[in-house]
Amino acid sequence: MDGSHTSSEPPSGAGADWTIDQGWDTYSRAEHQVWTTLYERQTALLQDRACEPFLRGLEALDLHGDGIPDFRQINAQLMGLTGWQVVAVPGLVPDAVFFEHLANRRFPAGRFIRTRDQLDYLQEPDVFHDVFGHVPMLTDPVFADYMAAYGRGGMRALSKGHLAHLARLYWHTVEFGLMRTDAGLRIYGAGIVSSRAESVFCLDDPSPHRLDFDLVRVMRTPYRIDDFQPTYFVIPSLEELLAASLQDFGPIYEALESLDDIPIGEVARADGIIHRGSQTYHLSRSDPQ
Ligand code: HBI
Ligand code: FE
Repeated sequence: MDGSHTSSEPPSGAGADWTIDQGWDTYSRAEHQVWTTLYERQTALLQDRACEPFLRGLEALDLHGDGIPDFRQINAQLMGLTGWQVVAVPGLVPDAVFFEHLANRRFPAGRFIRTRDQLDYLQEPDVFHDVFGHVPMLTDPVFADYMAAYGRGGMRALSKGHLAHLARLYWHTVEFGLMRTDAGLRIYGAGIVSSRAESVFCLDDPSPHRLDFDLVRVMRTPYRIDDFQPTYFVIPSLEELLAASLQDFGPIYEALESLDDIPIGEVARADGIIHRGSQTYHLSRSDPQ
């Protein structure tokens, strides 16, 4: 999610930190119904695909299919579990604003919901992507610390001119990450769990590569914002993801200055390969990058 096209001033009605009231009472029946449709579809699909912390989080927050959740109710649970809260924002917010919220354990979530004819794809994060996709993982203490560390890292990356590298870390973990478990690969990325098609593609399709997560490798890897990922990175555990994020990124950014990007969809010599993808899906779309 590239915040660069957002203006730097909050729209009228929003606070200086870009937050707005969720206005839960003003959602229409049709809007609640869109949530219910998406919720039922995804929970059925994710039972043996999403990781345990995600599924436990859904339960703990009592996110249900009765309609768009009220952030006040979510926060009553979430604050007690990990000190996080959800705040409503009009849409994408500037990078610095986004990071400031995360560093302070506030997750900015869109209040609007996609329409019935956009069930499968939309460009800006809506309340289903943000709340169903992101918030369950924030009930996990280790992941909760990772997200706050990412927010602090974002503020540093901005000041050091390395936002692009750090944004790749977010993309390949928070949005599109997979995790190794005793039961096999499981999803924790919010961009996947909120997408019906990618929830299947990322685990079952022979096309994408599935590679061991490595911080520097991930920061060298561009991503697709408009289609399934050609490569997914697999973390061994949330603890190891958190540990990687708690290093000093200063020397890593310095090292990255002299390292080329690894073209999207390529496997590098040092990669730990869990599954070498055929890449048939992306090759057949024949849009060279
Ligand atoms: N704003 N609301 C919102 N949601 C995001 O995920 C988001 C954002 N602004 C900036 C941003 N993401 C990204 O540019 C950073 O993660 C790099
Ligand atoms: Fe997201």
